[in-house]
Amino acid sequence: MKLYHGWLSSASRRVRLCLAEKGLPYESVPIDMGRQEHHSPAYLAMNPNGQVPALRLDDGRSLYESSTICEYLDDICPQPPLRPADAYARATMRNFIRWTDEKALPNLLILNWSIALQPGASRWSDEELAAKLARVPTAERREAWSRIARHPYTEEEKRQALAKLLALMTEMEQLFASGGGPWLMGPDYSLADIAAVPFVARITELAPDAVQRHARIAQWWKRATERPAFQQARIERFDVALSRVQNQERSEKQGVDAAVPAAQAPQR
Ligand SMILES: N[C@@H](CCC(=O)N[C@@H](CS)C(=O)NCC(=O)O)C(=O)O
Repeated sequence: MKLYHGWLSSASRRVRLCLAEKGLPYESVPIDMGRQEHHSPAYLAMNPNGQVPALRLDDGRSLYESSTICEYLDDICPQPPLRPADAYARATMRNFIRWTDEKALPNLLILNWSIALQPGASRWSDEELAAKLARVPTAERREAWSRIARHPYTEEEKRQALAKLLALMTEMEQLFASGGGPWLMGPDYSLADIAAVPFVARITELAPDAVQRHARIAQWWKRATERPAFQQARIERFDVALSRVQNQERSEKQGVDAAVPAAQAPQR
């Protein structure tokens, strides 16, 4: 299997966590979003939404949507199981994951893109921006790219995004109350925990006090980070991952530019 992913992407981090929990080997293909690798025709053939991650199976077929990919991995590799056996608990788990997709991710995107993508996007000329937007397949993400390139999110918008992201704590508390913990669906670690880890990782960086105010979540976080899969999935601090990725992209670009005669060097 090949995983097309981003080191800083929450959705990608979920799939890396799931693969690590299962002990499944895979080839890692990091995507450079600043260079729109995820909007290329070849990538869109794997994920028509033009988002990371995408999983290419050994037979050439591919899958997208992190929660769908994780369920698929749990189907093809049932041990250790990452979904509750009980049908009602499974449905509850799916609703929680859907909540994170619909309510948490769009708000984290505002905060993360403002840091990781805005500096590069704001330097694009109007012509470059128009050409780039034309390749973005969804109206929602065209709007997001256009915002960071030309109308950066305001401090007030970022404050509101963080407040909405922190509502995750309430959702998690409700699951602890109904399932009894220590994991979100009760006694066993599940795809619900995997879905939450990347968001809580970011919350511990953006608003560390928020986690400390929720003793159960703080304990859950400690346990989640102690799992071997957490290290294997490489859930680094956002700033650490960002500078590592940027250094790598810079040296790759220098390598490309050095290998190509100046007149043909790509204009980036
Ligand atoms: N619901 C999707 C969300 C995927 C998603 O939004 N990925 C982000 C990174 S976390 C992305 O590709 N951003 C780049 C873009 O939209 O251009 C999933 O869970 O796979």
